[in-house]
Order: sequence, then structure tokens, then C-alpha cells
Amino acid sequence: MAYANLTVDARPDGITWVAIDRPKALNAFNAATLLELEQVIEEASRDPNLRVLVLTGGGEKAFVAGADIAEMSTMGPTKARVFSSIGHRVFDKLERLSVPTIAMVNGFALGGGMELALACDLVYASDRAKFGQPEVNLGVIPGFGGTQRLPRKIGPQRALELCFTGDIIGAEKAREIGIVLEVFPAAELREKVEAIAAKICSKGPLAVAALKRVIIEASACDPRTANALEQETFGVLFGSEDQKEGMNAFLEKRPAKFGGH
Ligand code: DAK
Repeated sequence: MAYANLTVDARPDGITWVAIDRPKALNAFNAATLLELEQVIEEASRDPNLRVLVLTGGGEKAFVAGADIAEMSTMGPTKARVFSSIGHRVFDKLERLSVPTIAMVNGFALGGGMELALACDLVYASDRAKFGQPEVNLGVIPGFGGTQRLPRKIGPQRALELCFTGDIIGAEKAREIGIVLEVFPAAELREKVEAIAAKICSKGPLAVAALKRVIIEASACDPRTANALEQETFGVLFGSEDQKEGMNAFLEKRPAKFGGH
């Protein structure tokens, strides 16, 4: 499937690469791009071969430099509300995709771009990446879930500081405060992310999906329900071929070959 604003490479090894690809606007999210991303996520959720989804930015400069300011500039309250709800819907679908998602941040991740990274499971950045929630400079606030995901990730005080000041911070600072897991030299970013994605692909897909479900879904539950979900999921996995294969492989001192059944 061809997209006007995205480049998608669904590879046979189970890793799908998605680049937000509007480099002339530093990959800013207009509504059309968000809707294309939604389509990709929906296709991904139906792809039995998929093991890991990686999101990045097309071109050299940006991951995503935010929502498209030109498009937003003419919106009234009703259109803005709809635009925000599209962003929420798409990022929620991304967060709930059953396979791990990785944000490979190769440049500016501002506003809606940082919110996209926050909706991914793992965030890796190049040493040239820059992060920020500069909406306050435009007289608005984050509209794609940033006011909720950012404080959950880095605490309310840090989130308030970033949003109040609109400061743009470097990758190292973003790692220090917990937005980013690791920072790699720009020339090595892709190979590092490939290696992490390949390692995840080598694990049992049922266990990986179960981990994501328990960790992400349970974070929205009370502790008792969350622990019950873990116990239930733990038990269910013992009905899988992957569990037999993983444990037999250990006892037979050989690498496991998981089939995802
Ligand atoms: N939108 C549209 N175009 C953008 C853009 C953006 N966010 N960011 C960059 N561009 C465009 C520039 O206009 C320029 O286009 P031309 O002039 O060449 O046609 C081109 O990309 C290259 O940008 P620059 O020439 O500015 O490049 P520099 O290297 O000098 O600067 C920069 C890079 C990233 C520092 C700068 O472009 C910049 O400050 N960009 C804006 C960053 C920003 O403010 N991002 C946050 C956007 S606000 C809501 C829904 C959603 C949101 C809020 C509310 N509701 C509906 C309630 C979300 C808001 C945001 O994300």
C-alpha cells in the first residue's frame, strides 16, 4: 500500500519500519498524515508476521516537528477538538498494538512528535535529536496525549517545567530525565535499533505480546486487578507450544525455536 506522507517497509523478518515522511515540513503531523498512520497501525494489528514496529522520521533533520502549525492556524474550537481527538485515537491504537513499538528519534521530536514518541514502548535517540513541548509558544497546550503520558513518564514537576517553558532539550538531557532509554551516535542509531528489534523478534511472540498487555493495560488498573491480570496471563501461556518449546530447549541445552503458537 502506498502512502503520500509515510514510507512503510513491512519486512519478512517481522520488523515493520514506518517513517513519517514529509521532510519539507520537518514531518509535521497534518490530519492526512495522522489518518495514514492510523491505517498503518490497523494493518499492523492484522499482520500475523509482525513482531516489532519501528517509527522514525524521513530525511535527516526531524523525527516529527509537531502538529502542522499551518493547518492548525485556521482551526476554530470545533475543528481543533476533532483534530485533537484524531491524534488521541491514533496514539491510543499505537499504544495498544499487541507487538512492541520503538520510536527511533533521529532529529526534532517536538509537540505532537514528542507525543508520538511517548506513545511508543521504547524510545531510542540519536545524539542529534531534540525534544520539547513548545505548544505554549503558540498559545496552546499539547493535544495528542502529552499532558497525560509525559507526567506519567517523567513525573508532574518535570513535565510542567518542559510544558511551561517550551524549552527544547538535547537527547542526553532527555535520557537523563527518562524520556529516552539510550542515545547513540547518529551514524549508529539504525544498526543499534535493528539489533534491539532483532533481539525482541527472537523471543516467544506470545510471551512478548503478553508482557506488553500486562505492563501497559495493567498500568490503567487498580493493583488488585493488575495482579489478577498477570496471574491469568501467566497461566494462559502454559497452554502454548512456545512455553513447552522454551522450557524443553532450556532442559535440552539448545536455543529455543518459537513458533508463536
Ligand atoms: N508545522 C508546520 N510546518 C513546520 C513545522 C510544524 N510543526 N515545523 C517546521 N515546519 C516547516 C517550516 O515552516 C519550514 O517550512 P518552509 O518555510 O521551508 O516552507 C520547514 O518546516 C523547515 O523548518 P525551519 O525552516 O523552521 O527549520 P529550522 O531548522 O530553522 O527550525 C525548528 C527547526 C523545528 C526549530 C522549527 O521549524 C520550529 O520551531 N518548528 C515548530 C516546532 C513546534 O512548535 N512544534 C510544536 C507544534 S504544536 C491540539 C492538537 C495538537 C496539538 C496541540 C493542540 N488541539 C487540537 C487542541 C499539538 C501541537 C503541536 O505539536
